Amino acid sequence: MAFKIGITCYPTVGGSGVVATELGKLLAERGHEVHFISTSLPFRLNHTNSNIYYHEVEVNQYEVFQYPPYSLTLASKMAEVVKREGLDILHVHYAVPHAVCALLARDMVEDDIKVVTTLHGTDITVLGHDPSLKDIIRYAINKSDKVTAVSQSLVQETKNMLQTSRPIDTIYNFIDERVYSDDVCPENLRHSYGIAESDKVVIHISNFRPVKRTVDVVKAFAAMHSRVSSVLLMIGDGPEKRAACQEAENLGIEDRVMFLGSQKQVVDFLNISDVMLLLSEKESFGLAALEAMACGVPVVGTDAGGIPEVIADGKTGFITPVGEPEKAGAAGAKLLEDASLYAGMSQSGKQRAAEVFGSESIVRQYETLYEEIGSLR
Ligand code: GMT
Repeated sequence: MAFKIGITCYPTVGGSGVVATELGKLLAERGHEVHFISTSLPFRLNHTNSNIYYHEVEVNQYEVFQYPPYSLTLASKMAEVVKREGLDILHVHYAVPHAVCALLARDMVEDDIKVVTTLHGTDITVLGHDPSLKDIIRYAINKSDKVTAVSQSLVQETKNMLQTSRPIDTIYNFIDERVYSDDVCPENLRHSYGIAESDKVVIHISNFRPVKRTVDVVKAFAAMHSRVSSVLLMIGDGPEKRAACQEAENLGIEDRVMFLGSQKQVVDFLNISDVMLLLSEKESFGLAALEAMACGVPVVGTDAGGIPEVIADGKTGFITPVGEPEKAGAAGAKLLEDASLYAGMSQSGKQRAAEVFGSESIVRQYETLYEEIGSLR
């Protein structure tokens, strides 16, 4: 059964935008008609498919309003697209404001268009704590026709924090295995960054928000480097970058840490890396860890949120306590020192990425959900 699906996400760099866009692309390949409704073209929407449409939400600044009316403009655009294109489903990523906008659009068109909301974490773990937003997040969840979250941990956290009545299904994130694999090893990349043959490569990828604990990443790396000569690639940008640079200087390892900023082709960097560090204090899933595992890169992560659901502790990497970078460093060094342990984890990571988080099976889970609500129409 083919559906007409409107997808709304934050289109800029970030796991939720990546997952929403990749889902839309795969749904289009499977014959569904997909309409992206967002403020700019999602950055991963880089291929042509006659089943994919894009509707831009133009947010204007008016003198009378202190803030641009993003939510109202989005709801209005959603209603317009639902009516004109005859959509069956609005699938929104993030409860606020996107689910609230979809509910408003549904009211505006007076149709029984179905609303599917996917929770990615920040909407619950950060906004859910704000007393001024708690009720509206609960409302958005309870009024959606189906709600999914990207890990069991996020399902539990949402229920505990908001006492929602609507059941929430876990549908894990996935990766496009045509992109994330160790098949393509970029020639000369190590060399062009001046990385010696004898050095191991440790990688961290994030938006450097405080929850990512990037200073801990530098500390953990220092512990690893004291045992195994290595370099650290820090990919991404954000508020904690300065503190992380400072920590590298404080520890006297600034020549070993490369801050490369945001990069489009992260798979190239993963394919020259040996270990990933993901030491967040909050992380509903940790898409970067999955991308690393798919490329055969074991991950040392923390016991925060959904990270232990992605990394199988002792099999595809190690789970260490939040805020204890010396333990993470010791785990990373152990991996780099033991070639047979390393080879086993690298292989198991690829296998787990394919078996548990393969795109075919995850996209099928979303289709099943659409079919369940489609039959209610
Ligand atoms: O982590 C962020 O700051 C970005 C945020 C986003 O909107 O992309 O990430 C959230 O969604 C990702 C995709 O589902 C998850 O992999 C991240 O774990 C989640 N971030 C947090 O929970 C902090």
